[in-house]
Amino acid sequence: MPLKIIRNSITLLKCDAIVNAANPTLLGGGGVDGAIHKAAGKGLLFECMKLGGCKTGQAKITGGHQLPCKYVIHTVGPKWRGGTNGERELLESCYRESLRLALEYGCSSVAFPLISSGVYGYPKDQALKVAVDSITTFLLEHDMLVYIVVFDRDSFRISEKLFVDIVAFIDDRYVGMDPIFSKTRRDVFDESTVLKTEEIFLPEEEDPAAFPPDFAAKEGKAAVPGSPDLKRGSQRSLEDVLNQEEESFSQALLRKIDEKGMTDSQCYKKANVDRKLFSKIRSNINYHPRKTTAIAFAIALELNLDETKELLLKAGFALSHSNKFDLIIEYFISSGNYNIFEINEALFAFDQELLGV
Ligand code: AR6
Repeated sequence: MPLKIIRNSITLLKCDAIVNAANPTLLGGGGVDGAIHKAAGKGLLFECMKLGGCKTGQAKITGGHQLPCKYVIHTVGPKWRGGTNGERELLESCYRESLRLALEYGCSSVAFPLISSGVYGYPKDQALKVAVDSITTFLLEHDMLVYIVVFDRDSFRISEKLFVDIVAFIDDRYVGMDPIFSKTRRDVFDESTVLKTEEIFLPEEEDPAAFPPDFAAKEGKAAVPGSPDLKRGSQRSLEDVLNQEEESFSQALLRKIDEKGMTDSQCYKKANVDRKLFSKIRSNINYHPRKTTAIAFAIALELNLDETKELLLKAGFALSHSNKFDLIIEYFISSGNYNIFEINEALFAFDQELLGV
């Protein structure tokens, strides 16, 4: 199952467990710890008092009390002392131990703040990298929906060089009428990037706007995803169109997975797509994915630009030079960078929808 990065207060999330960046006493403090204790009420403090503290890099679990989550997993991150005192290993251990506990308690969704990146001074970009690396390593082996919750504007920043490269790439190719960059670098983190709590569990839906539903439904037959005829409503007869045996998105995806010698699970995990959604795609030959899902699979399969466009077309989508999202995807594919988490970091920085679920 996937990793998702969102902006919100962790205290509002309705997932099975939220993780607290605590101190060794487990008796509350400032930052996210203070916010969690405040929202959970005194019952959390009383339960924590019985735990006998916690060592750096370790984790302990309590109930959620008045929070919307079932559990709170308390972990103690390392204090930053220049980076050469085992900080990274200890921080990795925080993620690993918290996830181990989440698994043990049957959690299917867990949310992390950026542990150590506040009072404990771990540089935010490095803290984010450790979080993403540790969680994705875990997700290769386990099914869970994991959120990283970033709270402030500065927590989530792609490197200056990558940002500048992407801007240059877009500037060179953008063919729209309006200036694409009306915002400054700091402004890309405006409030519209904040996902509201209710949005967090929105299921994948077929996108009716992207594909006319009426044709196929009337005849009890599947429309041919990506058929230019369907998209344009051409003069050809309906029968002609329906007789045209074209590979669907689902068929093309499964074929490509085989061609690349991947297993299904390698592919959907690399695509940051959840197993249930993949099963839906697998079992429904005419499944119509969202554009972000289709692209996520192209990235997981490491398709080149032409192959990506071909796969997208099967789902009725194209990559254009008139929107930022498409150009960012093109930038990464052209540079041969298929790391979906890095791509998502960039999409987030440019205020775009993220790939995968
Ligand atoms: N939701 C999500 N993230 C938050 C929230 C929130 N409500 N509030 C803050 N953050 P910190 P640490 C972010 O200082 O560095 C406490 O006093 C914040 O922006 O909470 O591990 C403990 O008792 C930052 O990016 O934790 C310890 O003594 C991240 O959470 C000490 O601080 C972590 O910042 C632990 O320090």
